[in-house]
Amino acid sequence: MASEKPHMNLAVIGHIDHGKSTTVGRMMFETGAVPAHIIEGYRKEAESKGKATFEFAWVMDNLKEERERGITIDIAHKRFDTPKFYFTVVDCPGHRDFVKNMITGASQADAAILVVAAPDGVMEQTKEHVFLARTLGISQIIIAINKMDAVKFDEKRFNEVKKDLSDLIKMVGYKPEETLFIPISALGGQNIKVNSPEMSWYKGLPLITALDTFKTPDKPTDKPLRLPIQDVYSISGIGTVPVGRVETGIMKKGMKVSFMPANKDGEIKSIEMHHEEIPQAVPGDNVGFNVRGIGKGDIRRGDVCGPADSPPTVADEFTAQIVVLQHPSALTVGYTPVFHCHTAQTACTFVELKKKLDPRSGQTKEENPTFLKTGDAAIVVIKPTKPMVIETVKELPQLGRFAVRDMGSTIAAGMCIAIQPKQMR
Ligand SMILES: Nc1nc2c(ncn2[C@@H]2O[C@H](COP(=O)(O)OP(=O)(O)OP(=O)(O)O)[C@@H](O)[C@H]2O)c(=O)[nH]1
Ligand SMILES: [Mg+2]
Repeated sequence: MASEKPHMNLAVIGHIDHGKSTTVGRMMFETGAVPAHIIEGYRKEAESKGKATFEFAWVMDNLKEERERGITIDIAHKRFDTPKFYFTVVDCPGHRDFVKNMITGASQADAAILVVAAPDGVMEQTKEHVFLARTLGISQIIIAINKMDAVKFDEKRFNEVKKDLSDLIKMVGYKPEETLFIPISALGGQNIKVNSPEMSWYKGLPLITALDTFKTPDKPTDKPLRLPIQDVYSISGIGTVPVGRVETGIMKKGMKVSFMPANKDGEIKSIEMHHEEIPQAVPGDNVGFNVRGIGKGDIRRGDVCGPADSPPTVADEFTAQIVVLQHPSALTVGYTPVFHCHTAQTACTFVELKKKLDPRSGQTKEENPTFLKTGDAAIVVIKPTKPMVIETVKELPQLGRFAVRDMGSTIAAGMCIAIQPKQMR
């Protein structure tokens, strides 16, 4: 059923085990997207496998390994509706080994729910995810302080965690005074659909109602089409079906498209969203589409689809503004970590450190610094080790932000401000 409601991509982020998947499963249940008998089936199965209490998480965690280990590994998309929106929810993994999957999820989101367990409070990936959400361009966030049952629904503990979170989000540029903090129990269902008597001290909105306070994201339909490929399927009887989210522009049936940096051309034969054929896809739509003239091996995750007459930009080099989140020693010219940009993951070399900036004012602190340390902001020149698509933040912000990772942690995040393009044809 095609929906008239605006569409939102919602990422659910936060530290491992804080209850993200359970919160999503619970919201799907309370909005009727998952029927009670399915949850009951999961409850019995989880219990018999020694995984009691994971019934709601299993709505999202479908992989065998996820269920056995009781953690989320890959991102999963599910749909549910509120009175105002229909949401595609992207459940992210909290485990530190899978932050790269979280980045892919966050890069597709218009808004986020940050889940923080009340007993633990702010933890390592709480901080990392907040930083990444902000630098990947998620401007709207709601905070769910979960597992309130485990702290006896205590208002004092809620306020402590809320205070720590306010400080954290303020540091990266969210406004705590405009952010909703909601005490919930995803497992017990408190403050999810209606306010619960156990927390009568809480006078704010329950979680599902709070989601309708999000503002509809702008749809940059006047820009050229950009759709970063997330996966490519080969479906018998149909052909090659890339999937991904439209970031800018409009994809229409019959359109001639180019995939970069693969440098392959094709024609859009059909477009599907949530298993229904649609005539066109607009920004925010997560779609699968069939392309004439493209084989499964021709394109892969990280390629970007655009109009044949205005193809995505492949960078030979680019200039970026970055903030160093954490680096064990000093970051110097020659350093080659992995850049995560839209759905691409490409090793890139720092070829020049142009200037160090004051992170608050943006004023130059030092020309041509010899190294950068944790906390520094800088303008740098980056050279990808293989062709990659990136756009300037000014023209196409959705494709201009990136995270820099090395040895399992996020080193920096930033945005592209100028490109030396590579001639592709
Ligand atoms: N007491 C209590 N336990 C909860 C609540 N919500 C989740 N849990 C439990 O916390 C554990 C982890 O829940 P998940 O939903 O898998 O956590 P997650 O954040 O998705 O974990 P990752 O995806 O691996 O990062 C499970 O045992 C849940 O039953 C809650 O509201 N109260
Ligand atoms: Mg999970």
